[in-house]
Amino acid sequence: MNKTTKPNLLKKALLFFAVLLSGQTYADDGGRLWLKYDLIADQAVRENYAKSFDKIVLLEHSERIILAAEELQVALKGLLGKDVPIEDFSERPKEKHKNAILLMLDQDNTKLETDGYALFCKNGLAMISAQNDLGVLYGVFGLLRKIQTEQTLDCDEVENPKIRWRMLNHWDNANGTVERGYAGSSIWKWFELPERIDPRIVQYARANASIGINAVSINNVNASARFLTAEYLRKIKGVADVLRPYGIKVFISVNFKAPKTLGGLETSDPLDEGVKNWWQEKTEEIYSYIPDFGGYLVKANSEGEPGPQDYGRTHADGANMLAEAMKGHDGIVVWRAFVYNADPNGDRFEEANKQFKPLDGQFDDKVIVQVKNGPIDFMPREPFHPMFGQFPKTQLGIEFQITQEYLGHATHLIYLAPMFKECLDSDTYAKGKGSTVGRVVDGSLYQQKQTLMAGVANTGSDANWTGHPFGQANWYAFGRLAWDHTLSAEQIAQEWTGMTLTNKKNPEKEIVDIMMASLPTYINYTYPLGLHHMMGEGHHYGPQPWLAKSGRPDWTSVYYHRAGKDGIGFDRSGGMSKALKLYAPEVQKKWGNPATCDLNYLMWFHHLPWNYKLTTGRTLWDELMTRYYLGVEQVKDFENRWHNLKGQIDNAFYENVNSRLKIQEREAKWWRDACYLYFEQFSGLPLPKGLQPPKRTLEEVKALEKVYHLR
Ligand code: GCW
Repeated sequence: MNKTTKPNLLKKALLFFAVLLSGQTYADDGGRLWLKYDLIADQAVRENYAKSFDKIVLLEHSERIILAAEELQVALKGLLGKDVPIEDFSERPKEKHKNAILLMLDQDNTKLETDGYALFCKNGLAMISAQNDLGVLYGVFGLLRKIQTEQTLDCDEVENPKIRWRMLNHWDNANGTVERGYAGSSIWKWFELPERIDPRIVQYARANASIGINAVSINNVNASARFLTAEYLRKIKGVADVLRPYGIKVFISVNFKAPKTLGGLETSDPLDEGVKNWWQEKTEEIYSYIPDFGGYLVKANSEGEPGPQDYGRTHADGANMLAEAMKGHDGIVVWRAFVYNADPNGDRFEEANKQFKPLDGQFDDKVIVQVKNGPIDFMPREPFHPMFGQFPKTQLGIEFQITQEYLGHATHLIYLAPMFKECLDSDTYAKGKGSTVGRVVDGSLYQQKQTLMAGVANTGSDANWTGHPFGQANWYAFGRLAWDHTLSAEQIAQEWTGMTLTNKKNPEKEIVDIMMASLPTYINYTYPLGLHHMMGEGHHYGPQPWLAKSGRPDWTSVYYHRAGKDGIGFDRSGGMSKALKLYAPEVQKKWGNPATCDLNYLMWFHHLPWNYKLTTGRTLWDELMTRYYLGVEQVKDFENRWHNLKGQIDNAFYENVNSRLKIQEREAKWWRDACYLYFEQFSGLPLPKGLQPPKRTLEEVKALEKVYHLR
């Protein structure tokens, strides 16, 4: 049977990558992410797959299904070293096949939902079926994942995404910089668009589709109105056209003041007729460029950004006005709940609940309110945001941060899936036991229609996309959890390691173990026992627990740790704020008592004397210091274990991580010494037995941070 397509540009590009990079003589720059498709080293495993796959059979013919078949073909060529032809049987669907991979649509399988897929594989036959062609593409990546991780092909499963919008939020600026980006400049290359589309955007789209990401907001939430000009809309259209075949919709972050600044109107008041018209016309204009435009993402009245409150209106007024402009289209409005403007003397922890609670039930069906995982701001460990479970009449989405703003940027090895999971698995008790954040977000708790999981992207122009090579695992894990938040962090780590580094048992296990231990290790040497927000001012790198003066009190460190001679911690159980009351009674009961409060959240809710006896048997001071010192030892342990992996994984990857671990060790000591020397002034206590005080002074450690502010 004839090949279905002329080799198009994309296929050529794919083949080029596969051929160029499957030759192991090139150092791997990491650019292929987890879609390496290198020859499977184990010959027996390879041959076993190879004999099952003689052809790829299309039982349905669409551009996207051809794209899926071509991805499969290139992958099999790389993984198995075998040319597997694509054959089109869409006109003869009844014919029987052997040793084939069948791609088809199936409207009769009642288990299948939109974008989901069914995968059946047995005795040399693999069948991928779905309700729509995007499901088929996802199914292809699902099958490839099994082959890439060298699993036995014996399966009969249905995979449906649990969440409708699986979105990356890029904080990319029009000038090419990326807010909180640590992997180079913006991948969009705005100045080159739309005439030149960087081929890496195709690679980016493939990577996203392979993990089920179906939406991308392309610019910073601190948004420039420039993105709404015709000039930029043409550029965005260029990106949207490349992402579309991979099932990815584009969103734009908008500046609420755009009617005034861009449209020349007198006001941007959301209830003003002129303003409403302006947004309606702008929305129509966007749809004329991008017919499947996803919608708007809005940061309003937060950290100086304009918003409806500037005109005495509410968040609901603002969001609903934009939703109205979307009527007649499929687009939605994602409105962020990261607001804390109102009361600098209150507790920032409570701000979003305070401002949004009166609006529960007022938002349009097309609005999703996007809530950060925790109440403050992407700290390494936060209790779940108290909005989850408290807004039965509002569609809530969750926002995680994949880029490591508060987690050592691109120099510290930290696998974030356990953090995402900790939040998703937290029980809000909103409708009794089992009312997890995951169930609020996937819509099952309140029968919410529009559901969303967003992640602030960690991608940039670096060859390996994410700066730290393990940053790739965080992008991967985010996508997998947005698809199915019940997957375990460990399983995802195994998949990623198998696809990216090695399927050999021992090294794979060692890498997964390091990944799984990485977040608690970071927390040990930075923010043990629920300490939070003590990082360097502005740049958010390294420790600055002494920060006492800033633009606002809730941008300092002392606001959060409240250390004094009497003890340490923010008593939110009533003493310093009543924030704990925002949670369900069951949660309040557990966290409200320092004896039963999870130690990981202790300093989030309690202010306790230095010599307070913990359940570990140690005093608070001893426990804090034990953890700071342990964190450093754990990093050293990672380094030693990493050394054992030399020769067992790609050498460029090995060396890259190896150097970064050295930085991590140096900086873990920086955190440890800073926190010991600073807090010791208040506690007046010695280090627990066996721990050596640092040789440097507090002033010397402070100087390390000061450098960041030199002009
Ligand atoms: O974490 C803070 C960051 C800001 C960011 C803000 C937000 C985009 O420091 O850089 O602004 O959160 O999420 O809006």
